[in-house]
Amino acid sequence: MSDAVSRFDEGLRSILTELEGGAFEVAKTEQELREINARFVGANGSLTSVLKLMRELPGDQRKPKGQAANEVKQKIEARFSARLDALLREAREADLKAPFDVTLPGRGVLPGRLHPITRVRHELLDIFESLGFEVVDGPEIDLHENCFDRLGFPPDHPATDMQDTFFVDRGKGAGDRGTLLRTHTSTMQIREMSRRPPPLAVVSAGAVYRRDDDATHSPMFHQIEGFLVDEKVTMADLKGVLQRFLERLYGEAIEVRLRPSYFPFVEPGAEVDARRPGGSWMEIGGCGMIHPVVFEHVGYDPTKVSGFAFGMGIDRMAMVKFGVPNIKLLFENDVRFLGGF
Ligand code: FA5
Repeated sequence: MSDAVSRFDEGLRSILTELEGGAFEVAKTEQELREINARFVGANGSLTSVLKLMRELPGDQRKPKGQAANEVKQKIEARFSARLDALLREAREADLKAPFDVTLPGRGVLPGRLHPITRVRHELLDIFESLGFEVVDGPEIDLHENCFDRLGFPPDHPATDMQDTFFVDRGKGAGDRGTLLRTHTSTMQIREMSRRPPPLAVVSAGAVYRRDDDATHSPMFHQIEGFLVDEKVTMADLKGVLQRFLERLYGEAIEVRLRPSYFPFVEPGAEVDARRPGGSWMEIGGCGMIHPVVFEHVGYDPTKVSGFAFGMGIDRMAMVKFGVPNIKLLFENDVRFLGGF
């Protein structure tokens, strides 16, 4: 008999002896059981080394020896899974025998709820809907044109820096000025007015993005935009709508202030500030009468129509409403904070 054959036979025999001797049955845990299994069939296991001898066997021996090795392998698998079943059964029985207090209260599933921003956003849209505005939706990635150029921002004017922009692509110049994460919801003025003739009264809410970061500024935040175009619309209409809206949102006691300001797409323009009695002013948005140049860019006749527009920070309004000191708290998703609303 060749040396390889005898080493092969001897290897299988000693594995069988170990199996019969209860090699697997001594395992007390699943981990131990797996370690024992690896001693046979792991990369350096005894069966693995025997199988490596196959190459050295004389040709006519390979088939019968291969079969013998296979039978041993099946025995290993059978012993392994029998012991694994037994261990799992024992663990389960031990669990069931352990003291068990049927009077303990059950562990309830905590119901989810809407995020405070989502709630405020629904509330805002509801109020404007009740004031006769139509609700529309728009994309968060938009053309440079819709975000800046057609709103009257001159090309490369430093005003574009007011809203430090995240570009998706910079475009190829001239007609193609690229795409970006919209920096405000005023894109919706261009989109909606280009689509249909006046009169119209529209609101749209959603996420906007800027390179901004402090206690009252977040790089991703939310705005609501509203605009109304008709004949003979005045600043008094704008003020009336804003006042009515903010009273509905915060209750009669809220104080509203319009402060002259500059935005390229309105003239005159103003900031909207709000505060609770005794509190400090929080700038919640911008507003104004839609600039004639915007009307020209969307194909409206500025000598025939007039209109107002406003854009407000939803997160800031939520901060005032719920008394939240830092805007980051709204986006950390800490349930200890979110559960308080
Ligand atoms: C604008 O975005 C103009 N589009 C608003 C507008 C619309 C003016 C229509 C005139 C007519 P402004 O950059 O000021 O304006 O932003 C509006 C509001 O968004 C701010 O008043 C503030 O409440 C909120 N806001 C701005 N930046 C942030 C930020 N980084 N984090 C949270 N809220 C912000």
